[in-house]
Amino acid sequence: MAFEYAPAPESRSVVDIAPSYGLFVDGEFRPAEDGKVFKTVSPSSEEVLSEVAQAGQSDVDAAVRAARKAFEKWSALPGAERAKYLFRIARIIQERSRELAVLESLDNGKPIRESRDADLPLVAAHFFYYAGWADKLGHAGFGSDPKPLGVAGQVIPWNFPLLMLAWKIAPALACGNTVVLKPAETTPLSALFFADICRQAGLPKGVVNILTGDGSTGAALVAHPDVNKVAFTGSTEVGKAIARTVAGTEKKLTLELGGKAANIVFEDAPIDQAVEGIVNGIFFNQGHVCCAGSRLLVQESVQDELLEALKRRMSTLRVGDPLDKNTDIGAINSAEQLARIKSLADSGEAEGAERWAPQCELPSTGYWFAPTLFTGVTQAHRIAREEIFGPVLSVLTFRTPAEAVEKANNTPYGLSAGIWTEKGSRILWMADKLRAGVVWANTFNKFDPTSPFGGYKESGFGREGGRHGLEAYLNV
Ligand code: TAP
Repeated sequence: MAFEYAPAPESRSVVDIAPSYGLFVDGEFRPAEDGKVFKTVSPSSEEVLSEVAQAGQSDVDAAVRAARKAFEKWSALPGAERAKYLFRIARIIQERSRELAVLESLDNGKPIRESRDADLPLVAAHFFYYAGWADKLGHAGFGSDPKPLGVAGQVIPWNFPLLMLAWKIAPALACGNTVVLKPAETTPLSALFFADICRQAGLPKGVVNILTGDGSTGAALVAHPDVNKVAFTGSTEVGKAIARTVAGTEKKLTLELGGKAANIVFEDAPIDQAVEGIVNGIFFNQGHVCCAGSRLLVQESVQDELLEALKRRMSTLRVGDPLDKNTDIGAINSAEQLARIKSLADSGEAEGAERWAPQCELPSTGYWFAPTLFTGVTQAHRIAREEIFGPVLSVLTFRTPAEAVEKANNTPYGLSAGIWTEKGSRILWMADKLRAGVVWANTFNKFDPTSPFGGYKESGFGREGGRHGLEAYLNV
């Protein structure tokens, strides 16, 4: 799908951030009932961008009440009418994409080239795609008249704030549900701008409600007795806590959790192409990607050649200002995340792996981490087992396809994997053996709204995207 964009929106001036924001409940912005607020900070400059309301239990109650009230009329609208609102939202997102891209880069730290060319086009595409489903639900394979579930409580992380919102809200509304969504504490702004877009689109009051807050807000939302559906994207640890909360209730649950994907390079792979795929796989979005190719499995016979080419390529990566359109790697999202990445990288050295990073000067303010490579990694090392969620690649080797499969599957996660080889038959054989929800062949980190996405094992359950993504929001 082709989208037209204005020139690079690298200027801070294209977005007007208010000094403070309220919660978006029943179509209005309002302060938290107890008046609590918190600051959101730009991770690249440590500048306070705005102060946002911290939703407490009574705000969660009010938002769920508004969503329940709105559900009656929204779910009764013909699908074609709901579609009109979703198409309108998608078009406004396109029209405001410069502003939203800059906002996302400021609040999250991701390079503008990514927010402009990846996040925003995908966000709009997701709304267009599910708008198209709204009047065709009876033909989706779930019976002739599938019904919505009711109020959806949705909790999302900070790595793709607006895109995760789109993944949650677009299918929910298309199916006739209403929504209360909690964005992550460190990236609340694009969800609040989205609330404004809902108003601009004339979306009926209460259909979408946005509650900014911390983990306790998320916990109160998923535990609320009048929420019918819980959708969560985030860490496996919090996902397990949510599953315990929801257990024994009627709530339908989908979980999109962590990952530790293997990116597997065979000796017959085109090396230059594979190097681009490896770099994209682990350094896209600073490695803050649940399906990041964080374990490189390379066939022994091409290890030296591949690593030399990879190091050469890594030396060209530019780390710095997210609003500079030449930047490849932006800021780490928060001081806490930076500390987590540093501590895991240090464990790699302590456990005997060899650390390498290109010469690169990091800015003195903000949160930064140079692209880093570890060789001599064994499967027992923490950097081979634990999700780092940062620009750190662990390199392991294999001799045979069977060994590659065994090592790739040797993880509690199962979200994604990549294969680089000229042999089509090997791709099919590997894809069948890999326990991963998504397997990319000769590419990595490719997303499309028509394609279902989700995990095996501790990466969660349920699928988002595509026709499968409707199932999570319908009584089938
Ligand atoms: P989490 O700490 O799990 O936070 C995710 C969201 O849950 C945030 O909005 C968070 O609020 C909220 N939350 C925290 N504690 C909660 C609780 N007890 N009950 C309900 N909600 C709670 O993850 P993160 O640090 O934002 O994101 C990083 C992790 O998410 C990584 O492990 C990554 O793999 C995973 N992730 C997975 C995917 C997919 S698609 N599988 C996509 C993106 C990220 P606060 O922000 O206020 O803490």
